[in-house]
Amino acid sequence: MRTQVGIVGAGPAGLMLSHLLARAGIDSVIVENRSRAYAEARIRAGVIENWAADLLMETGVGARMLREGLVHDGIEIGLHGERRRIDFKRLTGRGIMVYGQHEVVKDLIAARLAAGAKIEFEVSDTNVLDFNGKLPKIRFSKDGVVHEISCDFIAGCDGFHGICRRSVPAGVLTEYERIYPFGWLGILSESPPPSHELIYSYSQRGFGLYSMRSETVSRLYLQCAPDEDIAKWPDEKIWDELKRRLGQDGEKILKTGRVLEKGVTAMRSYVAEPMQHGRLFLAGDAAHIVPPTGAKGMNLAIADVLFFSRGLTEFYRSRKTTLLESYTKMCLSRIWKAQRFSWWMTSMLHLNPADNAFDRRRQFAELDYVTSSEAASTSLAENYVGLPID
Ligand code: RFL
Ligand code: PHB
Repeated sequence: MRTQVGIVGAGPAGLMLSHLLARAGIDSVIVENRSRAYAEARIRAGVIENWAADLLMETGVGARMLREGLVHDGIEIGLHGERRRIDFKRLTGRGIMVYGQHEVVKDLIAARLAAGAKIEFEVSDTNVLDFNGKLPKIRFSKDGVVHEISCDFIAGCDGFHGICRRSVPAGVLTEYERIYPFGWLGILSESPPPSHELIYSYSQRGFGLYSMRSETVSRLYLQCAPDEDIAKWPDEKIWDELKRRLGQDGEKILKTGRVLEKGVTAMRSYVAEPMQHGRLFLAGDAAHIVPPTGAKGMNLAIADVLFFSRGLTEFYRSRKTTLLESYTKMCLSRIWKAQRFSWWMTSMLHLNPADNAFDRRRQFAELDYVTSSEAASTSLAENYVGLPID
């Protein structure tokens, strides 16, 4: 098989890249080790930054998002039960789109397949080869047969646990990392959200996040240990804890419902630099991870592939490599700002077991400041809705 850009991974990064390239007349093939059904049902991110929602719209894959997504003009921050609103619209003129990542994935898969694109699902033993030369290859097995794609470039969009980053020779990448001493226990439930906007709640019992997928489906998270045993959390215990972390009126405003899914996610901040080696380019979670508190992961993945698609477009139009050479620099400037914001939101809102009473008072003062100062809340708002992209 021969294509211009071989893409490993059909998450938001790989699918959006293939979509953007097709619009520029560039051919790509995606290989994905999961099934289509699995990729379309994987519950993850829920918040799309303003510019990213615009990009989905402008490139023709945003119609369902526009119909079914929820536009939010702010969030609420809970401080020991008292809730204070940060009005994004007033502070920045912009809002956010609440629409599940798996819905974005569904829309992109449908659009790619309708346009005749090739996505190889359920592959195994993926390998990336010869990316130091001019004809890189992706080798994989499907139904017991070994296949090879030769291409001009490889896009490593295979997430944090993928093979692309690990295929870069030792010594090339510098890794920056922070592991947090807590994780999130998340549920998806058939119940209305407690408020029409997201609530990020700081409480003495630990952090709670009250998000949603629609007016009737909630996505709720509790701070827990990074290796929390989900078996120790029957549904009643989760609901009880979610209510308590919401504060006095938690009992009243948090409606319970059938739990559709539950899981535990550990939290880390991670960046690998550079994001390119020869003709292998890393994008999205393959190159960096943020803790979910800032809702930045999927947005960064989309930003990376937008920059990469511009570099490839320039290359195929003029054979110039100026933008491809500046790929890492372009991406990292945005990534490190998102890293800072995600780390800051995480540190401000979670109870760190290593903290003492001084730290708790300091955290409370910071939340009080952020929710009462125009300057501080504008800074939070501008980062949350997404820094401008050029
Ligand atoms: P993905 O989505 O992990 O996709 C990688 C794809 O590659 C496939 N793959 C392979 N394919 C072939 N061969 C191999 N060897 C392969 N190895 C892996 C995988 O099956 C998969 O299909 O990475 P991508 O595209 O970079 O997208 C990144 C986002 O998924 C991620 O950053 C976000 O989900 C993070 N995140 C959030 N991001 C936001 O922007 N807003 C949010 O509100 C938000 N909330 C979250 C989140 C992540 C969470 N979890 C579960 C980690 C909330 C949570 C709880
Ligand atoms: C979600 O709806 O899944 C979600 C929302 C905001 C976050 C993280 C996750 O910060």
